[in-house]
Amino acid sequence: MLGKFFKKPRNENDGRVPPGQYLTNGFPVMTYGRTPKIEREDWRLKVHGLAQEKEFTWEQFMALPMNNFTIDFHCVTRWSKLDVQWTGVKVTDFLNEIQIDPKAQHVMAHCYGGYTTNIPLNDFARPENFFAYLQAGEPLAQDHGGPLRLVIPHLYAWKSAKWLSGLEFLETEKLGFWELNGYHRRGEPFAEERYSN
Ligand SMILES: Nc1nc2c(c(=O)[nH]1)N[C@H]1C(S)=C(S)[C@@H](COP(=O)(O)O)O[C@H]1N2
Ligand SMILES: [Mo]
Repeated sequence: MLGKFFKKPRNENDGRVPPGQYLTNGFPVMTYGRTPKIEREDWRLKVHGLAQEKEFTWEQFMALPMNNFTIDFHCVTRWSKLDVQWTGVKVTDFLNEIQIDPKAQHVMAHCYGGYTTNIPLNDFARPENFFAYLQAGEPLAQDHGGPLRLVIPHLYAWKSAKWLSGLEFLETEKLGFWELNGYHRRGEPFAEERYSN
């Protein structure tokens, strides 16, 4: 009976905000270093490492199946933004276009400007992950990673590589930029995998 009256008020965001995060309505820009400027006609995405080498031009990439996505985005500096809308290509659809060596177990995302971030292949090859070129229906702003970025909704946003330029497949894990500088190798927000031990 008491429980009925003293229940914590239900809120539509219950269960969506990871521990230690607060909500923002804005869309902060989080970039280490300078912001690269890449024209679509100069842009390339290279697949290398333990995969058959392949390079995609903008035109080739845009010919892949497109989908809309609405996801929650969690930065390790403690802001979360719910229901961010994007358009782009599912990672699982992209993986159908390339040949990965069965020994590959990790992915390193490479970016124009030199940023890198590592992702276990199991976390990368999920149906909810995507490459975004539109945000809320508009071409992805340069600050937010245009022309194309990766989005990995179930990991902290530092894994969502902006200005994506390459995907390197690896057998053993290598660490990316923030992972070498103290961030967790995986970075799952609900487990608060913020820092490496
Ligand atoms: N290339 C590149 N990608 C990056 C970063 C960066 O500095 N360089 N910052 C990461 C971090 S820490 C976050 S929180 C998100 C922020 O994306 P936003 O600037 O679109 O909000 O991008 C991630 N991807
Ligand atoms: Mo971040």
